Amino acid sequence: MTKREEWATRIGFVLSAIGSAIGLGNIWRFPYMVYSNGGGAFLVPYFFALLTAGIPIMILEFAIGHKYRGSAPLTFFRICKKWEWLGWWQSLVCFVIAVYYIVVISWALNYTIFSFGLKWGDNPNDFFMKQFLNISKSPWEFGGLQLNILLGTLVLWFFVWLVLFSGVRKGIEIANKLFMPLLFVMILIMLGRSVVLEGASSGLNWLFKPNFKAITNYKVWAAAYGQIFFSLSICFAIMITYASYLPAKSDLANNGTITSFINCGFSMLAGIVIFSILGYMANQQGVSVKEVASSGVGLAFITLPKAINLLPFPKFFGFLFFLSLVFAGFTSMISISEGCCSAFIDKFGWDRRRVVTIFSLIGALVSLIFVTRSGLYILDIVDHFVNNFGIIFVGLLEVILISWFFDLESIRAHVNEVSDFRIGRWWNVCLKVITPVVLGYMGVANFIGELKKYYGGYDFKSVFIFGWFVLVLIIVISFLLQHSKSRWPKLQLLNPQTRYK
Ligand code: ALA
Repeated sequence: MTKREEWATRIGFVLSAIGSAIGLGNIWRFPYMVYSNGGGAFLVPYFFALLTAGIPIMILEFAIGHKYRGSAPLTFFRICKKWEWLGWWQSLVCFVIAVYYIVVISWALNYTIFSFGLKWGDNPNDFFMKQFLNISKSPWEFGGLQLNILLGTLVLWFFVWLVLFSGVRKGIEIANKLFMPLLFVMILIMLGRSVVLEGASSGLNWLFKPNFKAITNYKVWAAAYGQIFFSLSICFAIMITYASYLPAKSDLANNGTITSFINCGFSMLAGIVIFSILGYMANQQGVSVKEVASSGVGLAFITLPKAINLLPFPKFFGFLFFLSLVFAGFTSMISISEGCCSAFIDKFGWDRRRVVTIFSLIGALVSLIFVTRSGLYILDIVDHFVNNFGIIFVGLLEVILISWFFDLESIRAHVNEVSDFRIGRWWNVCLKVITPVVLGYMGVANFIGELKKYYGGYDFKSVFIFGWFVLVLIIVISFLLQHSKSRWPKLQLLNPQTRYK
């Protein structure tokens, strides 16, 4: 029996978990989520979600991954044989996210190169939409592949393959040890430069000033929970998988809390950088912050280049910003892919290299749909449905099943046995009561709202196929996989003497 791979060092594991958490979600998604959900008002549900759901679930997933030592399907199978599908649902969500996530990293890679000559010119909106994406009129007008984006996507798939092929220690751990410190240095340089810009404070005011009207809107709450789950990489297989490679004597509570706080701290830093620049831009143009920014995906690729044009040393700043997007995205992309690959490695006993190669080839093929001229529309719909329904509902099921139909106390005992600090009963309350009630209410309200009005003004066919149908497919395939023949590895009991080197 081959031994399950393990992280070499504690810092290697923590950096990999943080590397997974910090991603496009923090730099690209967080600012436009704040922006389109009432500015500072969004931060109230965001921190509520972090404290009552994010951190408790992070510790829960570290604990079950560590205790049952498996990918998501294997972990749930070991908890209760009938729950294997829950793990597959999560691993398949990883696949769906991976195929569009990599395309956004490819945009960032292209923009890193464009920044040498500020190629986006005086009209970054036209450049992004017309020249770069060459966007068609509707989701169904695919109209061929965009060469630059295609090249970037293929190069990135190659590197993802290379890292995963090299394994946990030699691939994932080394990549994170390399990229994460660089990313922190880059964000600190950007922070130092942006907060002293003239007008920065008006942008920051806008970011942090709560608009209490928005807080009563369930959509803002759903967006905040969706953002926390996506950003912390919880409820979609990743943290369970990463924790399954921990040696016996590993702290869980502390690592889980550190990872969550560093991730959200990073989002705040990225928010401060971006809104300071927007404040500066508003100041230069004599308009309000609300008027300078475009919401949605355009914030990073349209508004920011516009603002970068106005900065002193724009090329350097542009290069730093887009390269940091690439680094942050790449380390997350590795974890998203591992969340899917590890499931197949465990279930069918296939060799890692074989699984990773097939995964990368199929993934590259499917991601081509997002490289077409209508890629942005499809990406927008898939991202919305996978986050607001795929992840939220599987998260809801995960907390309800484990905390009501399984022995949650035994998991808390496991955490307390190995961790630096003990977690109290508040943890049970968060998982058993607060999170299911809030998520349940929100999930249902969101579901009904979605049925009443098609997302983003798209037509029925687009929302149905790229949204609902993808979700149904994930769930159906999960059950099929649960019922297919397995070759699960035996549970290797953890030797309490094993520590990091
Ligand atoms: N946690 C990753 C991100 O925020 C997926 O981008």
